[in-house]
Amino acid sequence: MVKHLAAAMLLLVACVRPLAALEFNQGFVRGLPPTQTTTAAFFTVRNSQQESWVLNRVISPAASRVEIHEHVNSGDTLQMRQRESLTIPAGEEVVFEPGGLHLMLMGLTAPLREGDSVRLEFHSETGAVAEAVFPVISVINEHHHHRHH
Ligand SMILES: [Cu+2]
Repeated sequence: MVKHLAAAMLLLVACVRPLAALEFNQGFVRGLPPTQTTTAAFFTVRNSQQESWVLNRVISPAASRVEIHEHVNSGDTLQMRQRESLTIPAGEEVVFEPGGLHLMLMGLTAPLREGDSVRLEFHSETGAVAEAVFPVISVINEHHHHRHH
């Protein structure tokens, strides 16, 4: 009985305080010209839990679809590949950055401008949800992030 209660309380904590599970830093969404309907989000995410966090779905009111992408070298070209899931190991940090892992926001519901913010919901395979709000940073202010391959 006590065991069941403990499990129920854990579940409650997970539902009420999803932000405690994952910690997001340096997040931003790339602001592009209004003609663009696809953009990307970059951030670092830390899993401060004792268990790994398997991210398998991201949704946002700003886009009709959000995909987890990574860049892979195939021959001498750099290609984007979609990932079905991404494991954030216990106590570790995963970096989403230009040229590496990123979130692809597709079918933007409205143009994103500098000063806007984008809310993202991160769903784990166990049903946990973490939320993050990232500012939109226009490409004009972003030139120092660019990498050349
Ligand atoms: Cu991509």
